[in-house]
Amino acid sequence: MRDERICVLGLGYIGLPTASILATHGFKVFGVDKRKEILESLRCGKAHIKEPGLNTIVKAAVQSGRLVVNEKVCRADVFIICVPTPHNHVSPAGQFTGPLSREGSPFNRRGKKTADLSFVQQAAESIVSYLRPGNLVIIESTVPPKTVENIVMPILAKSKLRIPGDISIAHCPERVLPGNILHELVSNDRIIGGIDIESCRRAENIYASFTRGEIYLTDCATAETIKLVENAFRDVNIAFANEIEAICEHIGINAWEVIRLANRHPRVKILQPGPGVGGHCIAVDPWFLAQAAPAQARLVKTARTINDSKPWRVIAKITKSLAAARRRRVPLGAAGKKKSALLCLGITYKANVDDIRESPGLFIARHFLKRKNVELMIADPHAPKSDDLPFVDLEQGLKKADVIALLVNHREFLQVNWKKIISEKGHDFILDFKGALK
Ligand code: SAJ
Repeated sequence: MRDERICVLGLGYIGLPTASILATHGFKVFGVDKRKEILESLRCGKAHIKEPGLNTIVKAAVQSGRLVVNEKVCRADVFIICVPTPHNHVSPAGQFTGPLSREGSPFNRRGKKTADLSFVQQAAESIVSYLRPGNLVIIESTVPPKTVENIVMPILAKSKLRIPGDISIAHCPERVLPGNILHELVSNDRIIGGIDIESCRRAENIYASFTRGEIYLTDCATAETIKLVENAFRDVNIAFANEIEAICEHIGINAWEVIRLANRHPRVKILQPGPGVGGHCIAVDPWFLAQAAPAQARLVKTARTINDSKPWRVIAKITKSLAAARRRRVPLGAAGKKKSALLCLGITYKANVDDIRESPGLFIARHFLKRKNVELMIADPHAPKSDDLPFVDLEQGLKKADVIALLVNHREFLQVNWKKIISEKGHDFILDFKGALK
């Protein structure tokens, strides 16, 4: 058992694995979340998130009595803030539900995307009255540069304690990949940015208890920027892949073949095109860099624009195929059947996860839900089921569909005998936006 008591605020994709791993490494951990329903299931040792290995570690942490979850913050030696930082898109209509633009992005002209720091602010406010000299506060949430200095420190200063001095503060951005969180939590290198060297060292001690990767110490603004740069790097590279796909389509060749063979060059490593970029990280974080340096972040904004507009290209292609399918059916004597049946395969933001945040697949499916001449069907063994979406069984959907759009390469979809289906129904029947069907 270790001496330090740790309070983790936010038991989501990052907070829950972090709290559980700290508890199984001997800390007394208090997990805090406002959502009563998830606390109930956690108390029974059951994770509310699907992630390989997570249930086992949550169960072990709860059953050992070292992870206790509650709605309220309590006194602790260390506070770790793991709450979400979504973007705050102010559209002309005042709402944002997915990629907006058809041709390029109107974000810069008509709207803007900035970080919604309200959860971070609320979390910081909630610990003020519990702070005592010697406490360490760690921010894991992804935030725009200088958030710790300009937003978090002034809130914590309300405690009337000296900062730095009485309280240590560090930013330790999470870097784990959904689908592989528990492995990466332990094996990835970690960046720790402190407001002073004491803060760095104290945070390092906490993470060194379970991290096998290297730990690098720096200042807060640098750590905040590093996290955003990592995700912008990936976004820019996916935008490049998506642009290659558009170029190849224009030329009339297969983009995935071009990329696969180009990647045989020792210094070329192109990522994969897809229906767009989703998730709560890569589709969001680059905007925080653009927010920090709007005139300088030109490539970052262009990449976001390319990736955000990709679902519209997908929608245009599906629409064309549906129209062709309808035309094909008329001479066959099925003119009475007005609707064409579209099967969307996958609505999560990527393969083999249950997360639908910022998902391009969901955005595309919802678009066709509104079309009167389309009968939409969705097959997704991983997505959370909801009554407003027409989920079908995979087999049933495959039989009924006039057009299939492969939007996410879940392992279950790759096991389908596509060769047989294509030989029966023809190549035009399936639109593969993931390059998964060789
Ligand atoms: N995607 C493509 N083509 C690719 C790779 C991904 O279209 O070649 C799409 C995916 O389908 C998905 C999106 O991009 O819609 C993002 O997926 P991802 O697997 O690249 O990344 P995330 O969002 O699941 O996790 C990222 C990771 N960041 C980096 O790899 C730099 C992870 O390490 C971060 O911890 C996480 O963001 C985060 O929380 O910031």
